[in-house]
Amino acid sequence: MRVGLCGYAGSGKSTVFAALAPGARSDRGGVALGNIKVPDARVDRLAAIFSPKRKTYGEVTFVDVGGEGGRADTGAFSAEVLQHMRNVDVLVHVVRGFDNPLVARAADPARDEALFNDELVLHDLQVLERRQERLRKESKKGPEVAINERCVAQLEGGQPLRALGLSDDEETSFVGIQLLSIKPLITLFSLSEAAWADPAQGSLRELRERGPFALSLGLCGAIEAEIANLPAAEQQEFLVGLGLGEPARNVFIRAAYRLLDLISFLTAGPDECRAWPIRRGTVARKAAGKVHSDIERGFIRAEVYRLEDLEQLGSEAALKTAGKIRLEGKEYVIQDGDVVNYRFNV
Ligand SMILES: Nc1nc2c(ncn2[C@@H]2O[C@H](COP(=O)(O)OP(=O)(O)OP(=O)(O)O)[C@@H](O)[C@H]2O)c(=O)[nH]1
Ligand SMILES: [Mg+2]
Repeated sequence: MRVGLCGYAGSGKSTVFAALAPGARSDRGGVALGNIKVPDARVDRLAAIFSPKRKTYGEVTFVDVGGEGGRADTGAFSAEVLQHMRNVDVLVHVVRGFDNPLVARAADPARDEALFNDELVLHDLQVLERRQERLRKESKKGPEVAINERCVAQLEGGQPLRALGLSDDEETSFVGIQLLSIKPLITLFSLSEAAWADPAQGSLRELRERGPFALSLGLCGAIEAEIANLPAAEQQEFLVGLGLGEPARNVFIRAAYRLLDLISFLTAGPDECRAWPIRRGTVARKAAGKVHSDIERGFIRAEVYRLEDLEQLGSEAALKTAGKIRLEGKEYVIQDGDVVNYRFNV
């Protein structure tokens, strides 16, 4: 999963990036990329039984899309920044909630949220109006024309496409078309130390639903970045001292998973115990393709069991004897936490 941190100049993107992806590197394009492991106790629990050579967690890549082109005064992102935004699965709008001496205008989260929304909407409107024109010239009829029209109407009303809640089928008519306001959005209020500590600002901090495929939450980037870059042993102490249960990174990852409706299935063996993130509702055969395309092609069946049963009985052999391993076909809908052994033939 690629998560793009975007927002206007000096809004705190790079600080939040340092908090979410400590020790990250920059790629050749000058964009900072940071991969982090998604903490998953189930992988550790499997590893306690299999003692595998390696443990592999889900991974999230954070992209700091940069801000040189994003100016709160004109509200126009550069073409380069927009391109980076098109290449992510989730947009995070980092909204400045602190006064930055380098930015002339005072912090105004509502203003920046509205500007950001308008910019995405305008971008998509231009794309879809051009498409509408082309469809008309080609005298195309059918669902893609109707969906395009519906989306244009939504955008003309100033509303983002994500709020339309298009079905997967409807969205496939946009394959290859790069839209921005359709992407899931997390609005991240980057608060000053004082605002963050102020109980009256509590509603900004907590995780809130903001309509379909949209959430908001608040954190103090400066504090979180400091915590994230402490040695692990000291982090805990620091968190407790601040009355925080866990780093904002964990809250943030859960929010992103929820927004994308991601769950994980697990694979386990002496070589590797691993979590595989998939969309909820994915069937066994399609999920197999995550592991390897050969397994999807040559799918025979999925042998599925629950981690709790394994922990109770101690081994896969014991599970088998007890009849706790289910044989599932290609249409089986994978459940969160299923441990899966694929049988396949190529
Ligand atoms: N008080 C306070 N200052 C912050 C916080 N986060 C960032 N800053 C300061 O705000 C300034 C800009 O922060 P950055 O993280 O560089 O912002 P940015 O969005 O990456 O900036 P550009 O990439 O230039 O657009 C820096 O001087 C930070 O130290 C915060 O949580 N509290
Ligand atoms: Mg920056």
